[in-house]
Amino acid sequence: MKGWSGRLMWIDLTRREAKVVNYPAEWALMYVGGRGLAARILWEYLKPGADPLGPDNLLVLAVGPLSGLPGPSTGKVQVAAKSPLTGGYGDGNVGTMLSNEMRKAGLDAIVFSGASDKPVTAVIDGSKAFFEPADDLWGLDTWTTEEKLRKRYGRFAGIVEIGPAGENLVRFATIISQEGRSGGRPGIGAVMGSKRLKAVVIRGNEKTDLYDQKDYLVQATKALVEIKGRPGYPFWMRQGTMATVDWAQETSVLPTYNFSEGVFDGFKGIDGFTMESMKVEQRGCPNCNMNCGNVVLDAMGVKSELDYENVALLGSNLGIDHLADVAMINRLADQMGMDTESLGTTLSWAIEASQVGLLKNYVDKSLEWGDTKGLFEVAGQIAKRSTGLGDLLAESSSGACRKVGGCEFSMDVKGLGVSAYDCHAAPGMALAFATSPIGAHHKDAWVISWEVQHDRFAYSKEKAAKVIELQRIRGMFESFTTCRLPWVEVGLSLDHYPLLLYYSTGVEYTWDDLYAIADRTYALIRAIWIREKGGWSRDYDMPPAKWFKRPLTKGPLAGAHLDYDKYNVLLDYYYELRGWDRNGVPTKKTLHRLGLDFLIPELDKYVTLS
Ligand code: PTT
Ligand code: SF4
Repeated sequence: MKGWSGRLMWIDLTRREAKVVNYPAEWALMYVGGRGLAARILWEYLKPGADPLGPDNLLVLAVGPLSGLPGPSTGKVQVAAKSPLTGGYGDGNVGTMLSNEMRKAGLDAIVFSGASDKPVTAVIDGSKAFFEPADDLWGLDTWTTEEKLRKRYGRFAGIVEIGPAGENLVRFATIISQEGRSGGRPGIGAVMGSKRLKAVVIRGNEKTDLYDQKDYLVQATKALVEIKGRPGYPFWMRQGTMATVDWAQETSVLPTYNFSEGVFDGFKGIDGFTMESMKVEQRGCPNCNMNCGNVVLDAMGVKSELDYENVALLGSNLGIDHLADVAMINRLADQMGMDTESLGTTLSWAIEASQVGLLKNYVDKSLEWGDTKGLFEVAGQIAKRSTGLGDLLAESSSGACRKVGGCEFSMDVKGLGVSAYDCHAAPGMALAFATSPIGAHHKDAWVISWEVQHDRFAYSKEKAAKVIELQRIRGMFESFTTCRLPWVEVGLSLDHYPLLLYYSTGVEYTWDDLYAIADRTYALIRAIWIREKGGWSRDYDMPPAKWFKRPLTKGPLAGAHLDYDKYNVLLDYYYELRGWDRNGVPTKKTLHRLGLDFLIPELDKYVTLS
């Protein structure tokens, strides 16, 4: 094989054993890598019904045939497992040197099974692995952990780690690298914590064997040059994803007060221009010429790396209008290793829940919008589960509301907190959240920018088709395991990708082939969900109730809300276009068309396949 190594490393943490094995070449061709490969591994080897925080869960780190090579923003690694937050398939994408080092170690994936009895760091050196005691690191924040490991293993080692949130099994703990890179929103950091795996360090020294090294480099250089020449590039370099704050305000989708409104009076205090005036540093993932990690000093004078999602969900959504304050909570999330987005949706739920008296057993007085100091303290309690309130909220809004009530204003889908786009007036984006393969993440279909320009209030078949088109393209970036922002944000032509894949692997994929691979991966992931949930119904594919029941009261779209019956029609269109039945289950015909017949006998146990 070229472009892929065809090898993965199995690490049994219970026995502290590692072995490198070949995986079927067909998997590389059928799923490309990253998410697709991880999903195939989980389908094959995850024990159905495994406790996500028990030793039977599998933690997969995977790359694709473009990851870690010179080229457009390739320094990413996919992290996947059964999610302790949703109980279904979960993954995330993290920018890290691990990407380059996994390629150099000749590994397309690393699969961790079992659980160590003591805190441990897995150190992979080429095809060998050994285990360093991590008692001295356990309890440390992610920044200190990585700094210590870098001193031991060098500046260029691939390193990812968890913080106290992962150790304390916070259900939205993530895996962190390079201080401000975070991956695995559905609690993949808690899976790592449950295995007492504090960190993974990789060094490799092989050169990845490509099908045509020379033409690969020519094509990669063309793509990098094109990125820099795009008209949007200079402004991107100034604001990165932070430019979205003003746009979200203009289009009434800026999440405000737990997604009750789409506009925020204090938006100027947290927007991209404010960030520019405070910027002290610009960082990025490895192999990227679009460095979007904008760093400011927070209210305590500590560096904090900002992105739109973080700022909207910890800013307007909590009623905080000073960027330095938002940056403080954001920085704590990075140090503790927890997802800023679910932290935001959980804190905003807690404010609302406390104000209607649901948290009387946990707080003396209700939590308040805009109370940075109070919310910062609660965030720390969540990471450490150090108080009754922190312990409750470490279950996320979806878990907490099952204990104390208030699920009607928990802003989640399938348990995962909604990313930062209010959908009272955006049915297509609501559909994208509701059908995302990991729960309400925008990563798979950011249809909102198209939707606000195209018949925004329509529940049309065209809109369902657009959601699927974007899920296909964006889904493939998860499997290439490269950053999608060169395409999304500065408009790098998608034509580069089949060429890069060809020069890397020798396989001539067209975008139509890649669409089919994305569909296959979606159907496979849905099969994992069905197996884990023991069945399926369309209720799982519904957006949060608030968008239907509580209209916007402010801004130009006051009065707007989603329509329940029309949403169901939109969902029917979506299922029909995907070749899934009325309950959202892929039909036998679809499974056959996608080369997934092997799923049928297992799925037959849980659902009636049509
Ligand atoms: C991603 C999600 C996002 S998406 C953001 S901001 W965004 C939040 N960032 C967090 C953070 O930071 N710290 C923290 N403790 N938690 C955070 N949670 C949130 O995680 C990120 C970039 C961004 S910034 C985006 S849009 C793009 N996302 C990509 C993606 O999903 N796939 C892909 N192939 N390429 C992508 N490129 C961009 O990557 P998750 P990162 Mg991420 C501080 O993790 O679980 O996928 O959720 O990876 O290296 O931090 O880069 O406005
Ligand atoms: Fe990382 Fe940003 Fe570059 Fe993407 S554009 S690879 S998120 S620095």
